[in-house]
Amino acid sequence: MKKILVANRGEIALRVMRTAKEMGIKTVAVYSEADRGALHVRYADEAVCIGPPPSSQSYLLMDKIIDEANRLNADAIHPGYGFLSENPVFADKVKAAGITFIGPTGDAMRTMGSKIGAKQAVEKFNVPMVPGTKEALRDINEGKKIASNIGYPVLIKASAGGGGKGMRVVNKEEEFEEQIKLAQGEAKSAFGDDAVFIEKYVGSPRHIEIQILGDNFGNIVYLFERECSIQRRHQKLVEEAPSSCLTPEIRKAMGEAAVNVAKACNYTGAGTVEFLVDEQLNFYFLEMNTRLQVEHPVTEQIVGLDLVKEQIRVAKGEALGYTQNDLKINGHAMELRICAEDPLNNFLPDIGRLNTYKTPQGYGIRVDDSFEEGMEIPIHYDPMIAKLITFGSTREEAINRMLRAIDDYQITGIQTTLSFGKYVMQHPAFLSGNFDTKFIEKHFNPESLVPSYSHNAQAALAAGVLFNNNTATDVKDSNQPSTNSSRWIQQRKTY
Ligand code: MV4
Repeated sequence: MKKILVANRGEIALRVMRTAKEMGIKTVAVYSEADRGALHVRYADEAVCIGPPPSSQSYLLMDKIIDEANRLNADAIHPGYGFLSENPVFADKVKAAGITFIGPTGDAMRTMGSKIGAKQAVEKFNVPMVPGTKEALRDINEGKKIASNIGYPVLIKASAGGGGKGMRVVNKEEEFEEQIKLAQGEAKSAFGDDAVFIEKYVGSPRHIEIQILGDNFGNIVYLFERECSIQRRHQKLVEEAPSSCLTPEIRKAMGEAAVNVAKACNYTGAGTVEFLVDEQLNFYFLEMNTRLQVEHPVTEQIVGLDLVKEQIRVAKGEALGYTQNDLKINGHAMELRICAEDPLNNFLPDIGRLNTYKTPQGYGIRVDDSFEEGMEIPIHYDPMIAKLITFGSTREEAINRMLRAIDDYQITGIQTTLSFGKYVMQHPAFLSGNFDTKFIEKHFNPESLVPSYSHNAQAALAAGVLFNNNTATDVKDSNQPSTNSSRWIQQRKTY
């Protein structure tokens, strides 16, 4: 492998190119007209503009990207996350063009892309699942019978879904028919597929996912877990590894279940198996993400592996070269997603220019970003501007380092989730490790951020101005999309 085309932008494009460079592999950047001045374009050995700003006319153009790879003699394509990364048609087309796709096969993506298909595939592989159906619901009355057998509340989910779309909680039989129809309608319009299925509703779960890695010789290992329970509208904001709640026994059982999920679809490369974990630490397979994830750095920090390097080695046909026993957790890593969003104002996306942009430095800190001071945040793409990762020998050390790093991070010109991160890192529930996916709902409202600003008169004043625009209902309903932001927010993809 001599040259990789990176079919992505932003921090992940840079992240992939850095590893390629270390491995002596040349890189090709593709970019939209909005990204002419972007850092991934400057960093690559070659760069080619593939179209106008909207991703449908640039980063999602499969044939155009493959043509450019051929023209520039790239022998592999790395898709990053988002965009084409989980598109089986793209993986197949890349392969058919004689180019190495750095990721799993199209078939593995197809199996896991359907939630019903995934459940059916893993059924014989000893993977715990939430009680529920493994087939698309056909008939309302049959559905009601199933739901009452499972016991209310139940959750209706879209098979093609992701990021919580087409998901509906049903509390009692009288609501069943209406909610099924709403879920099917939502699924049809969002995914063009109205297949839904039923599961027992787990009330306040934790979201814990297992990183796995497989080669082309049937070797599959797990690289332990990431805890991703601090989310808002299915958008993760804080991730850490390892989780503060697992015992060594449960960690091993979850890791082995994740390996079985990977076996069920002959998975190769890096992938993530998502689980729900309930209060009694029962765990249930949710779905598999067939890509490198945003939060992969926390895993890299605790296992000492470069996941992009492992992806490339596997794609080149190399064997993993280590077994499960060789892998150990070393220390603790935290990640905060720094997004151009205003936590004081219902996490509304905030666009603008990075008037000041100074990243924190020093021992145990890693910043994966793709901006420099003075740059504009393009409105066309994901609002994540950086990932701030800290590493320590203990969870406490990683948290204290994160607090220091947040304080040292200087960003002006836009509002960011830095202040939210500081709030989380000081919250008793987070510090104790006793939290779940309802953390924001249970513990966060914009007033929470005032104390952390109190040393800064100007910011405190700005916060005060914003509060006057925030009604009490905005605060209480902070989990609902606000009227003026919902359109934009709902169009957003979650990774
Ligand atoms: C669930 C659940 C409770 N019970 N399934 C949300 C997105 C999709 N990947 C699965 N999700 C959930 N599935 C059952 N049977 C609760 C969620 C859920 C959730 C899961 C992980 C992280 C954050 C979440 C936020 C709301 C709901």
